[in-house]
Amino acid sequence: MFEVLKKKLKELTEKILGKGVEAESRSEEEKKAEKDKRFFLTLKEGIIKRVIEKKLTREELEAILSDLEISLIEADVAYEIARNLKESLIKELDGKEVKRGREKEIVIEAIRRSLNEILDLPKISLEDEIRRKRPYLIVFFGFNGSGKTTTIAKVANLLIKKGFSCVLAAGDTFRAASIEQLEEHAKRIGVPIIKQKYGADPAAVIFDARKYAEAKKIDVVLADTAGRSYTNENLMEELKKIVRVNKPDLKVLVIDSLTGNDAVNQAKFFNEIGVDAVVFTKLDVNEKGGAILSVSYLLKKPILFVCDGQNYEDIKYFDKEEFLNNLLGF
Ligand SMILES: Nc1nc2c(ncn2[C@@H]2O[C@H](COP(=O)(O)OP(=O)(O)O)[C@@H](O)[C@H]2O)c(=O)[nH]1
Ligand SMILES: [Mg+2]
Repeated sequence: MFEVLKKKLKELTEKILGKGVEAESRSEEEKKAEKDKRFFLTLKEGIIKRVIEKKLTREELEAILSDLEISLIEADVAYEIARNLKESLIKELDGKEVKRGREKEIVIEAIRRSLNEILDLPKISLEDEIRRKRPYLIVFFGFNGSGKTTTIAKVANLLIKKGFSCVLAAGDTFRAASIEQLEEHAKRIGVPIIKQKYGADPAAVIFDARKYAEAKKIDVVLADTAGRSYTNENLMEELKKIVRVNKPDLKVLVIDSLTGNDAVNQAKFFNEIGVDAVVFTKLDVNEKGGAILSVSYLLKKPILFVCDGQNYEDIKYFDKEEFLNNLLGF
């Protein structure tokens, strides 16, 4: 009985061991085969990868991004900004591994992402601001002919429609017919205007307008100023005085979107006084409005409004997506 059991056990052990040896040797072979397979697969993957993937080179990027640079400049983006953008994209993408045939797509994605970042600006709600502090004083400044007076009329008209009361301050006491121009708007919109004679101190005119608003419980004072240019040293001083005396709640820089290269200089120049928000005008003339990109890149200030025409209704909130689509043409 015991012997039978022992024999069975031996048979069993041999069987197992035998199998075990067999299994062992097969697995060795298998292991080798597996290894070879893996090696060839890796090789194949490597080749496939090399065929379908590639590294973006600086030359290639230069070519694609030079096209971008040119189209940005054509859209009135300042040269300096277009070049900076190109350089930083080259730095970001140089040596990046991409699927063949997708090079352009990858670069375009990067362009869109970086433009989106530039336009990721702080937001401002004029209505909330006004509700927080009344009378709320807004001073508009900018270069000659940028559209300050027209924009003031548009903003006043918009605010009246939203139920706020407004008074205009004829702070441009310098340019011929500027007071009459603002008066005409005030009459048409149906808002009061505070003015003095030409040559008067604009800081005093704006001060009077604020006193008037306080007395009459008017919500908003919209102050016009004379257009500046680099040579107007005294006008610049005058603007500083306006700010010092009246401490505006909002200093708005008005920029003609056709400005091109000079937008950068204007933004730097006026930023000496401190810009709180920007308005871009004349987008109806050049809907690409590259100045928006240049100035936003430099100042990182909220865009209060964009204007696109000569009528009071031609004022709207900035739409980043729409702007980028227009600028890039895709
Ligand atoms: N097409 C167009 N013209 C505008 C716009 N804004 C202002 N203007 C015109 O630009 C010129 C100068 O505007 P104005 O308000 O007097 O500029 P200011 O010197 O800065 O006060 C005027 O003829 C305006 O009618 C705009 O958004 N589109
Ligand atoms: Mg004016």
